[in-house]
Amino acid sequence: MTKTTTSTKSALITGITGQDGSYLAEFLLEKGYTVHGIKRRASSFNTARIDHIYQDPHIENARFKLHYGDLSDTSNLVRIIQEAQPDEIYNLGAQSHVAVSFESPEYTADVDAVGTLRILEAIRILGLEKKTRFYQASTSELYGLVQEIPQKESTPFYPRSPYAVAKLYAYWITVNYREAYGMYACNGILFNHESPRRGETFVTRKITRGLANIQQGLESCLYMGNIDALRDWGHAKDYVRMQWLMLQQDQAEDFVIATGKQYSVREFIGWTAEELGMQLRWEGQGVEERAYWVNAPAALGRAAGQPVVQIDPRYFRPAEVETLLGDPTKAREKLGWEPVITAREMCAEMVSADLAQAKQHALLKRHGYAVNVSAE
Ligand code: NDP
Ligand code: GDR
Repeated sequence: MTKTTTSTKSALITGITGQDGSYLAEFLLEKGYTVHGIKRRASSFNTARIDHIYQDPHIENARFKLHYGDLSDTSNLVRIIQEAQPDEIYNLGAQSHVAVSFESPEYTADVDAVGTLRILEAIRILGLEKKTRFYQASTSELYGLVQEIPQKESTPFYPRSPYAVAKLYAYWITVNYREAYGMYACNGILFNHESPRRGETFVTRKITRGLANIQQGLESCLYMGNIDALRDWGHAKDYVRMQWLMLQQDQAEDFVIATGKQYSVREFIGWTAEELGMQLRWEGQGVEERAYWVNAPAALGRAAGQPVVQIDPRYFRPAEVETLLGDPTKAREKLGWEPVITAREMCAEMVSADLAQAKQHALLKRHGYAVNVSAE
């Protein structure tokens, strides 16, 4: 049963500068919350996704407050939580890239696993166990080498990356603090969700941005890893609604959030090309597989026989998660949640945003400005 929120509530979001953090902040502000967010100190601005909701702290009754902080810094987290006294904490901050976690496994463990513990402990140290509800951004990556299709709340975990192993710790420490200390703490086991705000190096955005750039003559080829991987892709806007719903129940419980539909990376490439009016012809197999742009305009001056998509084994992962498909029945039955936006509609929205940006960059380039379009 969903309770209605009041405008006096406050929330703290870690990872507010990320994809989900930005949508969740918008959502909570609309509901009347005071929203606190933790942003990391960086040498250049990293707030592009939340600049449109920024409020000058000098304004009386500002409801959007940013704090410098880091999930690796215990005393900082304690101080921010003490200051904010939040009714709800959404722990979305993480080193969230699976491939990068193989490069930086220790950092990933510190932030994604121990970082979660640091927040839970801060709640306890400050005596906020009864006041502050806690949401943990768990992940379908926990299922890794899948033991059951589709995956639901009771499916056994088998993580396949340092990221997933760190998130496994975070999952269980959240359950443990709920059971040990009676805290309202829960896990949303979210399957992949995307949007025009998705980080540029995740596969969907890499594809929509890469092909849009190619169509505008800014790049020549999109280099991909395992395009046979299967994912259950939803839209981030639908998923942040569910994150909030999970904290409005009488009892804390864990939920799988997914669409129940699965597509391959190759299909996503095909949708993107269709949206851009690019006809692709695929040839070859395995690492030799390539796609050619059949109706490329001559004006782009592409070299004859230049593939538009090519496989680069550099993007293969040391251990891959080949297939993920979620069963969101519990979320539908208990919370009345259903995703609204389909994967195909989401792809169209992402292409439209990336094409608009590519056109701007192409214009700048024609006028002699340097533009950086790389996405490693
Ligand atoms: P993003 O990568 O877009 O955002 C991650 C956020 O975490 C950013 O705000 C980032 O800050 C912040 N962050 C990174 N390291 C630290 C740190 N050391 N201390 C504090 N903050 C840090 O992720 P998403 O928005 O896509 O995902 C949100 C959460 O949900 C993550 O925990 C992710 O693992 C999880 N998840 C995501 C899914 C998805 O498909 N999107 C599916 C399942 C789970 P900065 O901007 O400075 O880099
Ligand atoms: P994932 O998302 O690893 O599922 O983690 P990502 O989009 O990175 O990869 C999805 C699948 O596509 C394959 N792939 C490629 N991936 C990337 N990034 N780049 C490529 O060039 C490429 N080619 C093929 C991958 O191998 C993989 O199989 C995301 C993150 O948001 C996590 O934080 C979150 O927990 C999970 O989703 C659910």
